[in-house]
Amino acid sequence: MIDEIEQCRDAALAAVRGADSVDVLEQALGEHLGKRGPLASLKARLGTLATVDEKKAMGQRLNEAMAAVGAAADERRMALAAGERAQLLESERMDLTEHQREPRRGHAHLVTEAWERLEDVFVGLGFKIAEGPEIETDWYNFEALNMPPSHPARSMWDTLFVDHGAPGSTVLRTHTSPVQARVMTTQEPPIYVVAPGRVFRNETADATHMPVFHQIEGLVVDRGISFADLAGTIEAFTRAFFGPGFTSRLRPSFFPFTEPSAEFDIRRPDGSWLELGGCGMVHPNVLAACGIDPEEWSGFAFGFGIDRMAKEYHGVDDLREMYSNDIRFIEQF
Ligand code: FA5
Repeated sequence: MIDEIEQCRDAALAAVRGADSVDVLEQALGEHLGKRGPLASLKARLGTLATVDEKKAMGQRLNEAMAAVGAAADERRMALAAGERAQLLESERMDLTEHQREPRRGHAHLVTEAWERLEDVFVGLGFKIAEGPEIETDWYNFEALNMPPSHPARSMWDTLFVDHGAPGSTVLRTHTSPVQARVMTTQEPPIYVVAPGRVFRNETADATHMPVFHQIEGLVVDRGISFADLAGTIEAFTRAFFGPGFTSRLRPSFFPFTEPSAEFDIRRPDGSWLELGGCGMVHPNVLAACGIDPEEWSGFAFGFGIDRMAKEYHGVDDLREMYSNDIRFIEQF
C-alpha cells in the first residue's frame, strides 16, 4: 500500500506542478484529492487493514501525501496567480505619457507674431516704436483728436468707461490714436512712429470683431508731407507684410482727426477686398491741439487692426478661433 500511496502522491504532485493555469490546477486537485480520487479510495481501504498499527502507519502516510500535494498546490497557485495578474496588468496597461517625451517648442500667439512682424516691417521703413497707456483720459482718446465733448463722431466707438475721476473722464482706449497725441505733445517733428497696442470696445464678438483687440497706429509729421506719401507708405507696407500678390486701395471715409480721411483695404490674390484700417492726413486742429504749427508741418496717420491682419495672413475664418486656446487650432501654425 505504501507504493500505491507514493504513486498516487507523485501523480498528484506531477499534475499540480504541471498545471499551467489556476483553473487547471483546481481541476487537478479535485481529481487527485477529491472524494472520488485515488488517495480518497486508498483512505477508504484503511478499514480493511488487519492491525491498528498498520492502520495508523498507513493513515499517517496518506495524510503526509495529501499534505505534500496541498502544499505543492498552494505554491503553484501563488505562482500562477502572480503570473496571471502580471499578464492582466500588462494587457490593461494604458500609455498616459504624451506622444512625445521631448517637450515641443511652441510659438507666440498669432497676434503677437503679427505685431512683431509689423514692427519689423515699419522699423525697416524708418519708423520708431511708440507706446501709450491702455487706460486713457477723455482728452487723449477724443478731445485732442478733434472730438470735443458731445461730438457725434464719438459714437463711432462703443466706449468702455473706467470708474475713475469725474464721470466719463477716464476710458479704456477705444483705439491707438491717442498715442498720436501723446507723441505730438512730447516730441518735436519730424515724427515717424508706429504704436501697436491693445484696445477695447463694448462690442459683441463675431467673426471679424472682438471686444478686446489690437491696432497699430502710424504717425508721420514732417515738412511737405502729402497724401501721396500716405498712399505710397501703405502700398509698401502691404507688399512687405502680405507678400507681392497683395495690393491696397484707399476709399474715401470719415474720421474727425484726419482730413481727408480714407479706409484702407487690401486686395487678396483671389481679387476680393478686406478692410484693414483707417487713415488720412492729420487734421490741422489735431496738430494745433498738440502744439504743432499746422502752417509749418503736415502729416499723415493710420490705424490698422492687427487681429484682422493675423487672421488674413494665416487664412483663419473667425477671429474668435485665435482666442479659443484650443491646442488643435494652435498646432496648425
Ligand atoms: C479707428 O479706430 C481709427 N482710430 C483708425 C485711424 C487711425 C483712422 C488714424 C485715421 C487715422 P476703426 O474703428 O475703423 O478706426 O478701426 C480701425 C481698424 O481696427 C478696423 O479697420 C479693423 O481692422 C479693426 N477693428 C475695428 N473694430 C474691431 C473689432 N471689434 N475687432 C477686431 N478688429 C477691429
